[in-house]
Amino acid sequence: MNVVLGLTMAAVLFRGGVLSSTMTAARTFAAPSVHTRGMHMSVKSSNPFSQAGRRAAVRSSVAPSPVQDSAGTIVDDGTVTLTRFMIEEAMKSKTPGQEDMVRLISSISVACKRIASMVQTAGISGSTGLAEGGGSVNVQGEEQKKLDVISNDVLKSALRPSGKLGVIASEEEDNPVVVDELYSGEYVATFDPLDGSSNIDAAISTGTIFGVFKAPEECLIGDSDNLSIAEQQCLEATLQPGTNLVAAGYCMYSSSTILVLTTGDGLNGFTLDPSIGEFILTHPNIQIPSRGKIYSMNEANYFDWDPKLQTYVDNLKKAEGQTGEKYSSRYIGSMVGDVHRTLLYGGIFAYPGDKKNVNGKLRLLYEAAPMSLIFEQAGGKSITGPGGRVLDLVPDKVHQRCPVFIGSPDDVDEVEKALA
Ligand code: FDP
Repeated sequence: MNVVLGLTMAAVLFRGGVLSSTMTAARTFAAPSVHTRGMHMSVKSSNPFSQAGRRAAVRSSVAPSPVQDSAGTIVDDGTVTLTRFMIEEAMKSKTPGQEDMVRLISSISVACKRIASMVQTAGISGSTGLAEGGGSVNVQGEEQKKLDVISNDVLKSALRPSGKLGVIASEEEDNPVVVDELYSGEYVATFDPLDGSSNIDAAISTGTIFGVFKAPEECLIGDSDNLSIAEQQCLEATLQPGTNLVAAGYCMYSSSTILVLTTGDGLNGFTLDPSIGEFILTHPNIQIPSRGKIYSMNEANYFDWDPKLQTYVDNLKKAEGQTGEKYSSRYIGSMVGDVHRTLLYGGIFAYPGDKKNVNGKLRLLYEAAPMSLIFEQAGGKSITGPGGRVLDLVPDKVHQRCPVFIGSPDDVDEVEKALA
């Protein structure tokens, strides 16, 4: 289930007294340091997860550094919440409009918390299963789950209180549509509210994916079915290449709820602490291993693939690829879960084009492009095929699909060479 939202963020965030006192605190207290434990990289293991997984885990471990005053009282426990992180980043940033970005990400994180809660209790609350008891189909011919529809509504309502939200495009609509008073101004956001929802009834991980673009220029759209050319142009603000993304991220609903975010200056991961209802920085400055030992693709499509891709995968299985090592296969069939594992452990995730679907399955604007920015920010790569960087692809329609090969730089280079 996918949605595109257009919104304007007013630059008012830093005017409140509470925030200015937080800013003072951020200046006064030392930033929490990142602690890493020793690694034993010389230990060889046949377990594909061992070294790469450990490497990612070491990079990810964060222990807060409490700050005490002269009397020994803890004045800052060192925990970095998402809000604190965003405010501190906005203060450091020289890019105008970062205050608005704080507000936008904050709204998205609230939606993620709500969706996480609903996903966790879906089996109890009766929200599993198909929307409208079945037969509810989106514009792409996919049957909607109840939680697809609910997640879409949650995102809308989380963003609406600002009074800025007004344009929505979803899988049920061919194009973005006006659903409310619309001020499509500074930012345009694209969403897949519940990616991987075909897994939801089996309690398998799902996620929300989002990307944020700058709108080309301020525009106001009325609440009418007959849009003027200027209004249509506002809606088309979503049709930008991934190189224009100013932020991207995903929330993963799994054994824990994790929000991975980039605003164009590195990649950071936050884990929801359910006891306080806050996302806490747990994965600072994520870097993907340069090479992994896992490939992740739907091999049921093998016989429809390009023979070069078949040979590449055959080689990984036979330990005849560039590394000479045998790869493992892991495929959840839920992009956020598969991509999150790839980000931490390294390797490659792909949804290639095939004989039946030349552009594969994944949607450019709210799946491929945001994930590509995320991976590039972590030192990874993402291509559609030889010479085709996903982020360079200019969409010509909202629900456009594209082939994706995404992962560790050495693995993506290898598949690119194999397909050339
Ligand atoms: P879903 O249909 O369950 O929403 O693009 C959506 C997606 O899941 C991705 O999350 C996932 O990677 C892919 O489809 C799985 O497709 P296949 O079932 O064809 O492997």
